[in-house]
Amino acid sequence: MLLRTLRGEILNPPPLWLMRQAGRYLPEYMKTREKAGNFLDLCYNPELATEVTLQPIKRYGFDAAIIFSDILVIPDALGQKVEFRHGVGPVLKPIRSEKDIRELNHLRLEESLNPVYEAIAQVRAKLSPGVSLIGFAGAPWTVATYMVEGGSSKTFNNVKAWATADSRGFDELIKLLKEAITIHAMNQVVAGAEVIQLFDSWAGVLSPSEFDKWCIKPVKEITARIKNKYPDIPVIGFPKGCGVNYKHYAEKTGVDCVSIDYTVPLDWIDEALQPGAVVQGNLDPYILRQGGARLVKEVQDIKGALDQRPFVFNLGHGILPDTDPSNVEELVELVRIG
Ligand code: 1CP
Repeated sequence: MLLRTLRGEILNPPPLWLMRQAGRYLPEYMKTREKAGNFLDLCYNPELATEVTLQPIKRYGFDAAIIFSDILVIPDALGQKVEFRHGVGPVLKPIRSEKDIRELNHLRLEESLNPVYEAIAQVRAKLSPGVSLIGFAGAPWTVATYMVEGGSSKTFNNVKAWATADSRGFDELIKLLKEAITIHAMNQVVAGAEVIQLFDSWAGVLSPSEFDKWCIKPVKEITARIKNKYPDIPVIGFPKGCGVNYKHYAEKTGVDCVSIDYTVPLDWIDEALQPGAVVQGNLDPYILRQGGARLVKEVQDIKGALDQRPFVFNLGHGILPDTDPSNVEELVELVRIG
């Protein structure tokens, strides 16, 4: 289903999966998570990563599984220290100079990420043939924000300052990431991923010229390299929060599908984006958490506006951890039955 839509077919009902469909809102995830110890141990344990990837498929029958991993396995595999602290989130030893960049390398990249590929192979073997398996990576800009800020940020002061004051030096980091992300994406395809999604969660903090330089250009190069080797593998791009720049992104990057965040109006998606691109999105995860009449109306509105052209139903960002699993069940019924 998902693959047919990504190749341009119109399906009714549209294929459905949700960003962060495996995660803390599911009691069965919390159980497995406890067994694993810390979060990165879960990402690097092929048996447990397989288990949590399949949990939402078993419960809801989504049309696609997304491999359970994280965008921050890339800095970890490049040799930057990454930790996930309870109640804090990711904490990294910040990279602030070209000297810091030189301490990172690709030497252990594939070896470190091998558990992800093993999990992909195991998941593919267990999924029924109609359910697609999505591999993913963070896009260079978004991964760089965590590497330079040393974790999540509200201001992005350090990374923005570096990118503008010394764009040549910062570009060295982006180059390193482009290479690592391309290798990681292709290895996921070899292991059994049938689609690649590139998450650019912080694309929305870039001004238009920076957006072109740090979001569109690197994503275009990564997509071209994947497609050069694997022409049949669709690439989905998610440049969250980029507003009208979604149109440039869809036109210039070469991705097969753009994933739209929940701030973008449906009539604009319909008029400006859908004639030129397959789109995925864009239910507000807060509305999913809220449930009730508002959820019913929003799902109807999204389907009414977008399902006459190739369209993948998804959220406009990841499921919130305190979402009631029964709201997700209701969403599945609303999308599939109406
Ligand atoms: O406590 C826990 O169990 C950890 C919570 C968690 C989970 C379930 C994190 C920590 N990552 C994940 C899994 C994850 N991350 C997936 C799995 C597959 C699925 O979707 O089911 C995916 C695709 C991601 C991608 C990811 N990680 C993104 C891009 C998408 C997005 O949400 O914008 C980002 C930005 C991250 C970084 C990250 N991972 C985890 C945290 C707390 C953060 C920081 C988020 C922030 O800065 O707000």
